[in-house]
Amino acid sequence: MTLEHTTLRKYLLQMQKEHGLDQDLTLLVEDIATSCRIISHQIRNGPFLDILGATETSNIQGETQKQLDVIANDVFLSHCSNCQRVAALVSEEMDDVIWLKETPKAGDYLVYFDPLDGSSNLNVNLSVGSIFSVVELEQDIETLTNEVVLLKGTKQVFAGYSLYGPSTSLVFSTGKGVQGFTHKMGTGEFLLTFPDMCLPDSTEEFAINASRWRHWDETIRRYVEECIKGENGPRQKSFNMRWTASMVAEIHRILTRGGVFLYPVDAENEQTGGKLRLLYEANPMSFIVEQAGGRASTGRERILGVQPQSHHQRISVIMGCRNEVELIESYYAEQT
Ligand code: P6P
Repeated sequence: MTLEHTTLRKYLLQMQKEHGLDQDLTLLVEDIATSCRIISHQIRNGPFLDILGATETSNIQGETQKQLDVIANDVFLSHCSNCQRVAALVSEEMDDVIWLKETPKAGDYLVYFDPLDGSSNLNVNLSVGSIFSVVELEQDIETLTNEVVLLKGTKQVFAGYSLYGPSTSLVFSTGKGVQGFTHKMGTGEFLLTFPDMCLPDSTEEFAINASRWRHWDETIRRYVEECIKGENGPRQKSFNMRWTASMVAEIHRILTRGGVFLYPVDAENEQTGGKLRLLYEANPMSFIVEQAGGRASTGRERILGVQPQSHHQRISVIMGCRNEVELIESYYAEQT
């Protein structure tokens, strides 16, 4: 039996009617969804289009760009520029802020995105994703400086991701919970298949790159050791571990069945403040995790409350089930 599902358009119109979702934001979300459809198609046909390889260029992160990193970035650039209220774009793949307006006004949007997260998974046919975030300007802008886009994650009016896995998921929040849509092959529609996604308070699953053990601080080592000790250890329960090298895939799994994701600052990345980027990875994912009832922290403070200092700033990330994140925060509090 085929279940009836709400379309993305119907859901957004309902949010406009019942919660005053802005009409321009509705159009921007649909343009973002279109970008995700196009990227999904490119990925699934990648082997036939000879676009799974690397380019000769590197991004500001110092990472060699995959051809699809560049293609996905261009897709977001062209589609997010359709909305007349988008004043600027910030992308992991572009050094500078892209200004679309000479004199941005209060109410205009800033769009931050990681067009293709986890792209090292592409040529081994594992999951990758896109991450996006929208903030609304609170005042007119006189001078176009990078400082304009350094807004806290609490200012987000929309955040989401698209997961290019066995199916293509579009998961987002406008501040009224987390909604999960699935791209229906054939019609191309995004249909609401996972309404009101919620995180349990506790879990028996954690996600961390365990090969970084030698770089971790004592708090992270303590937490992971206690999980690994299982039933006979202080946690008195058995834990499982997952690591997929794609934050989008990790967070989607955590939203679906619980868990905690850790990419903490460590002895090797402490000069840059961590590995993951604040504006277009940590903030949008933190917004979603909190909207689903979870917690997102650097270990010492709420990620959404961090004042960005630069638009490619990196940060320590610990997010997921509330009880686990709070336990790790309590260990950091003991450490200081
Ligand atoms: P590692 C992908 O490059 C990413 O930014 C996240 O999506 C992912 O969680 C992490 O880095 C993977 O890092 O240490 O496994 O290469």
